[in-house]
Amino acid sequence: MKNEQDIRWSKSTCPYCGFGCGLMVGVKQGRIVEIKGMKGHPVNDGQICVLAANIPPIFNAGGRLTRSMIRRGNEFVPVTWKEAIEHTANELKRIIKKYGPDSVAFYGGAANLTEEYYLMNKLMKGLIGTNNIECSTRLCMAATAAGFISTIGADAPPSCYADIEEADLFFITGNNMALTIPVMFRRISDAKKKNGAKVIVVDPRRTRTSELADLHLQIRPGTDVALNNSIAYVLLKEGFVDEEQVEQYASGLSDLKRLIVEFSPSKAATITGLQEQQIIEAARMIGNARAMLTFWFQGYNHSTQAVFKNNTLHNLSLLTGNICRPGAGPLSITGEANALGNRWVGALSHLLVGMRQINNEQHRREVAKYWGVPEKNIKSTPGRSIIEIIEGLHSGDIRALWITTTNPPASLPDTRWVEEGLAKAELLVVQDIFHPTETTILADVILAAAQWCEKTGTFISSERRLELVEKLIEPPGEAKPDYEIIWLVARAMGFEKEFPYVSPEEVFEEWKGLTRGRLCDMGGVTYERLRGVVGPQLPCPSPDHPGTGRLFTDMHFPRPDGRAALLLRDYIAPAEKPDREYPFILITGCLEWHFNTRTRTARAPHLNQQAPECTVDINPKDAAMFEINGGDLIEVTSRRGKARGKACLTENVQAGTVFMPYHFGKMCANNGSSVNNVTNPVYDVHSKQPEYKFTAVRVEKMSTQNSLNISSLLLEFKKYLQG
Ligand SMILES: Nc1nc2c(c(=O)[nH]1)N[C@H]1C(S)=C(S)[C@@H](COP(=O)(O)OP(=O)(O)OC[C@H]3O[C@@H](n4cnc5c(=O)[nH]c(N)nc54)[C@H](O)[C@@H]3O)O[C@H]1N2
Ligand SMILES: Nc1nc2c(c(=O)[nH]1)N[C@H]1C(S)=C(S)[C@@H](COP(=O)(O)OP(=O)(O)OC[C@H]3O[C@@H](n4cnc5c(=O)[nH]c(N)nc54)[C@H](O)[C@@H]3O)O[C@H]1N2
Ligand code: SF4
Ligand SMILES: [Mo]
Repeated sequence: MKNEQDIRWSKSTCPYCGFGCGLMVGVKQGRIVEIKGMKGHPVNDGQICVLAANIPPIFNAGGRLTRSMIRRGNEFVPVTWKEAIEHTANELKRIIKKYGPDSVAFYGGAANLTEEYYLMNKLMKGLIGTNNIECSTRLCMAATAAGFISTIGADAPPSCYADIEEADLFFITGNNMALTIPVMFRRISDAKKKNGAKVIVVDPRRTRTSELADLHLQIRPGTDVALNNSIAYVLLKEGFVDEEQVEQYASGLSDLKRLIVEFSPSKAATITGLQEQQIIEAARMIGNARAMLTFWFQGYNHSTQAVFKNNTLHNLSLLTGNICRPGAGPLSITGEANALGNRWVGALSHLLVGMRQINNEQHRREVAKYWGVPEKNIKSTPGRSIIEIIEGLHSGDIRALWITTTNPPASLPDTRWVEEGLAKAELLVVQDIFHPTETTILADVILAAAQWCEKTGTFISSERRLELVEKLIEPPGEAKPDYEIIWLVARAMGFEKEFPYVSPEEVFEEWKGLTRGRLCDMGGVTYERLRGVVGPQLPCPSPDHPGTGRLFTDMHFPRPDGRAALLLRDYIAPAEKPDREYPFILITGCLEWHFNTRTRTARAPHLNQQAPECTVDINPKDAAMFEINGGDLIEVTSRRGKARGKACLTENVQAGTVFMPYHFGKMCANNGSSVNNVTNPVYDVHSKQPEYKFTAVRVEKMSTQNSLNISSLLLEFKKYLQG
């Protein structure tokens, strides 16, 4: 029994999705015992979802890394921090000396603290002299960022959550927020109930989110650009667009009108599989709305047309004046906790600290000056994207890779290719909180990291809200915060002067200086101001500034002519075509019960019981054709490999498509699904995001013989996981 009186409650921010719910964390005798939503927090007002509620057991589960280790032959040998840091630094120096700075790369997770990415940027881009630094946001939000930059001139989400209660139409596309951002979905459901707002959902599947829809457009996977263009066609044709007014704040209207004639509803109906009337109805709902909010997510970004989907969606907001006013605009929602922090601090290989770009000379000069490094240190060409880093490992151009807070053999497409690449590295350093993971087992050096609540730093959520997450308990054993590990390695490489820090607060103060006068201005914020209370939305330039709810309310956008851009984008089909050998389209995505590669949620008993193993959703008609019954173990094969899961017969997927969650990698104790064995490493050329949502596959019932072999093999991992 928990004795409430002994529990000390502290404010924090959720470590899972980028919605950024305010949490109250209950600590008793140095342990996290309970998590509640923070009442009065403007994001969630006391609400939380099942993921956050089930955090406490994760802190006491097996498999936690408490010491760093170095691989000797086939064994991992525990070492002191001194040995681990010196070995890592010496190996990095050796490799840089022999092969040059571009032979090393860093890859981190979007849940890393902003301070951690700041340090890594300084080390890699400023001192080592390579732009090969990447973030899992490449798999998640790179297309949203590129979409905003091309449409409004900056990766600056203009809307905020307070718009939810002001809108009368929600256009929810390519996302299943009922499961993935449940607290936001509740706010939307409540707003619908209270204000009679209408909901359009675009998703090839029937989902818990589409149940809320007044209009569900169950399109063919990958065809959103055709749909969006056709909606624009109807809006223009039926007089819903005030052209004179649009010209004031957006360029490109006449060009758009020219292309859009190609996208009549009858033509779009053929591409999308919808009925003409449904497209017209959607357009009329948008045209008649007083205030429309749009939400899009991985059904958009996990596509070879990722940025084009973003652009054509933003066209609809611009054409109807649904932008930068209460209740209206594109409301960017984000996967991971430090949704914007990592992008704004420059965690991708083409970005530079403080919403700057590598290929901008002025930006490089500003940052080099601030860091006190020669201008030539910061290279003028973008580094490699994560897929290109893996290519580099295969070709031998990349020799060392340092990974923190992400699990690439489970999350990148084409697992075997990824594992083979990682295995070729001369030095693979992996910093995680657990071992084994799909990544740590391949490492040369494993560094034991402290996790959320065991270290202090900042997150920036989807609505630009800056929050402090504080250390509330001690990390186990010798585990250290990622920022400390980074500055120790940097010092051991000879950069003592540049990395003199003793606290993350000093790092924050330094990074803050590079945000001055920019859209991410944090000039008015200190750790002291953030401690224990709700953080402000950025920009927040001065101590008395309350923060900024909506951006660009004067309809002036940071583009050369001050106007946003209506962009002509043609429809291109997904990269892989189903054929006789691979007749199904595989869609991959999230379940309610697990987060990403499941290293944490598999350790929360309640969550794991709900979804202990991988499933394959298949339409009953297709199942009958292949003599598959519910609960059968089935194998899903693509041109790259095989994955497996238990058949779940459901009308939620259309005939010809199957759905699998991506949470279950090799380490899944039940059937080791590894859906990314089959996915395609092809990516959108504008954002370099992989096409996770469209793979041509075939499905077969597995023989019992096979399934037994797999279970016994994975018992090994299970032993490991139980610690
Ligand atoms: N429970 C839970 N919540 C999470 C996560 C988690 O792992 N578990 N992960 C977090 C992270 S990092 C992220 S990025 C988000 C992801 O959150 P979401 O994007 O909401 O989730 P997904 O399941 O990836 O995909 C969303 C929907 O896109 C649809 N879709 C597929 N192809 C298309 C298409 O061509 N067009 C359209 N319009 N739709 C399509 C799919 O059917 C699916 O329902 O969730 C975050 N929240
Ligand atoms: N097929 C398919 N694949 C996908 C997707 C899909 O929809 N389909 N979605 C993609 C998306 S949107 C995303 S965001 C990615 C996510 O992919 P990943 O980033 O690989 O997934 P996570 O499970 O979040 O990885 C976090 C890792 O960091 C560790 N960790 C947690 N906290 C800390 C910490 O404080 N410090 C350190 N050092 N380590 C920590 C965890 O144990 C875990 O190993 O997956 C992508 N992959
Ligand atoms: S909705 Fe997102 S931020 Fe809120 S509690 Fe759930 S996972 Fe955390
Ligand atoms: Mo994500």
